[in-house]
Amino acid sequence: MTLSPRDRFLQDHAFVTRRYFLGLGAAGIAALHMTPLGWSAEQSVDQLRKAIEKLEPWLTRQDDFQDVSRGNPKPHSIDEEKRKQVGLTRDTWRLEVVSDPDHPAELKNPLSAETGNALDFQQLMKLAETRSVRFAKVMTCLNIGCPLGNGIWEGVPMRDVFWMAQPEKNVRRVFYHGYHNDKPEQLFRSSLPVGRVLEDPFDTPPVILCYKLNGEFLTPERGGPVRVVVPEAYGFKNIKWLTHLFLSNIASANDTYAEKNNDVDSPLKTFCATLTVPRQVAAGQSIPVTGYAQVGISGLSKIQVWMHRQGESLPKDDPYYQSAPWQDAQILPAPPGRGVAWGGGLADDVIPSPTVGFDANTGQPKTWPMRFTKAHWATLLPPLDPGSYVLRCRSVDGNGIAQPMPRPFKKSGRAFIERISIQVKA
Ligand SMILES: Nc1nc2c(c(=O)[nH]1)N[C@H]1C(S)=C(S)[C@@H](COP(=O)(O)O)O[C@H]1N2
Ligand SMILES: [Mo]
Repeated sequence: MTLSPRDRFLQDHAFVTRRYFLGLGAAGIAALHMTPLGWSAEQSVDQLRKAIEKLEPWLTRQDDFQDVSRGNPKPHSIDEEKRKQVGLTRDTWRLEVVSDPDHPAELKNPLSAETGNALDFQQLMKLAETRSVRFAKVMTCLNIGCPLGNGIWEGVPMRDVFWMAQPEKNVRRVFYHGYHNDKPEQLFRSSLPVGRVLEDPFDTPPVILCYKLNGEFLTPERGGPVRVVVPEAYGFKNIKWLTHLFLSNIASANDTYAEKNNDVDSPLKTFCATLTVPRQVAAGQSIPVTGYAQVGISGLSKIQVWMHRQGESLPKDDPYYQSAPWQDAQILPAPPGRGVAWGGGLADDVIPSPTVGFDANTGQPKTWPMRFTKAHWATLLPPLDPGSYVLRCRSVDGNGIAQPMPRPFKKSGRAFIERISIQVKA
């Protein structure tokens, strides 16, 4: 069989592009072939391939995470000498695990500075020898919406340290805070129902006392020596510079974030946004678009895009545009299948074994996309007539529910539908 130049071009391309075009299906390929003369489909494909190759890596390097830290000074900015004094280095760190004086729980063996038995880093590493857990998680601020970074977090389950305090009864919640310059007004606190600390629902990894990110000890900026990491939660539950766990008989959440009208029980939402979109294109040119998705508690089944021509009417009584003519985009395969590295500064670019959700032998993810992490997507939109357009994208979760549903409220985590304007020139 002889191939047309266009088909040969497609076949010759990197694995990434082949995977992408397989994903497009017959309709997508047909659209490409309808490209009018004067614009080459090869050029569009090539642009899309370049955009996919330039996508951010799946994992974020520790230093490339965006930082959301409170405190004056911010605890990660104080100098090494002072950090030693206040227990923010690995050899000076201590964790107290005590009863909440206001809602006492009964503990037989509180770990406290007073009695000299607070947990130190060496003890944590001893526990880590048999108890350490690793999992991938995207860190996202409930209010900012845009993920701060995606990483492989390693730690010891919080429950292992919880049980060292020998709680007997009256424990309904665990709350925790970190170093805050010893100033009560700078305290930033989070909390969990005790059941979440003790048990992991629906294949969710445990809540951990985390000391490594992407295989390296946590930097001061990321919350080192130890921070809490809650796999399914927004950033504010992931307390940095951890110093205290309180076992409490309080009946409801007492997170600092609750005081700011936030929905503190909200798990990560599924949503998507674009990464690269040409803002001006020529008529008759197909339009390469890439983006990311955050995969929330209900997973991710589809990414969809919709080009709305300005001046044309919007769907009526339909605030989330559910009746708009959305088109499927392609969710990209896991990085090795995409011919690119995992990123994040992983040693030898290998996912360390074992990591929850990855096959211990092959290092490949068992499912894709993975819950509580990022995924990437791409699409090649068909050529358009000259005019002004608005591109929107949305995710559809594993229950078939499209963004921003089923939880559209802003204070449970931002997930609004992004809009990008595009000019198509004659
Ligand atoms: N001790 C402490 N922990 C904290 C915060 C803080 O201000 N102080 N900010 C929280 C919030 S609101 C977010 S979104 C995440 C951000 O994590 P990152 O800075 O590692 O990206 O840290 C959380 N942990
Ligand atoms: Mo946040």
